Amino acid sequence: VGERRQSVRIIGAPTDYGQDRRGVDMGPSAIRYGGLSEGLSEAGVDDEDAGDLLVPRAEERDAQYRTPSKGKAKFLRETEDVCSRLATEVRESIADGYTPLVLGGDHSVAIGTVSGSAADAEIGAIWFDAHGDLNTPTTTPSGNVHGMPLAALLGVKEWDGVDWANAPSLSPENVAIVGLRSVDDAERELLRDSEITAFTMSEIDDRGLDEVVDDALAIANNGTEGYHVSLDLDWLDPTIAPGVGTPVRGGVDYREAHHAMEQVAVDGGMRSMELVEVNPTLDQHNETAELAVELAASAFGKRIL
Ligand code: HAR
Ligand code: MN
Ligand code: MN
Ligand code: MN
Repeated sequence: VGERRQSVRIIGAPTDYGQDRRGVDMGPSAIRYGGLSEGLSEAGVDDEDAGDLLVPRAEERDAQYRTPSKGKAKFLRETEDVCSRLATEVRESIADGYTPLVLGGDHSVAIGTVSGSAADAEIGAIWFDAHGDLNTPTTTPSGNVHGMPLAALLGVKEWDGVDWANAPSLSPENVAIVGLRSVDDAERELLRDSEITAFTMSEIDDRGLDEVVDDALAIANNGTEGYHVSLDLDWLDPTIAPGVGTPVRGGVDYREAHHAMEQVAVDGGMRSMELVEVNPTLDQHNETAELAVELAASAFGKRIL
């Protein structure tokens, strides 16, 4: 094995429509400056950079979409526009033989990444995140679409005619959330009623991350043709990843995170990956972006020996 080198196509999705703290649109630049290309070559994969999608600034958009309103998804049309273009890029990358690596942007970009990755195959997903991301336009306490991508991808019918409401991209029995520690009340009900498997930090404390990630891989692989890895940097403890908009204490540590990504690499079934929620304006010396690079390198197979 290992004769054919894996090729990765980097796609930047510099949006901050999905949350309130500006600056996450600079994530793709920060991750590139953090040494992404070098990191991937250390992992033994070839990389090609497709550049960034063109994303109009929030201020250029109609004020009606900007107004925070409880129970409404903010910037829904803008998010739909970015995600449908992103889905096309991701789908084409896979058809061209690449593994797409999407750089966010806030987590709303996952709606595009996963739609594209699931366009021509049944896939699972592993969601490394502090949050459930299962709110709907009805249950959201914030209006922020970055708290809703899983609901969108599972075909929850509260999306007011947007594209992704038509066809669900994921089956809940093939979705695992790893590292959960911040859930809204209504979201908790949705999680309990769904067939998604959520591994909380408390379960990780109990069983160890290694065993939990093995379970998550089994869930994502079961009856699918591979899976998407969505890495929200707020999965990590804020002491090692301060540059995120919604930090939550009690996340996974550096070694745990690397080991989890190494498990993904050993498994070999990853079809697409994204690195989201890196906000350079909140970071310290770009360390969160650099950590994102390191973790991507591990997920793509970087080894010490
Ligand atoms: N659950 C909260 C909401 O819906 C906060 C979501 C924060 N989400 C992310 N992505 N950072 O995981 O507003
Ligand atoms: Mn998230
Ligand atoms: Mn999160
Ligand atoms: Mn192990």
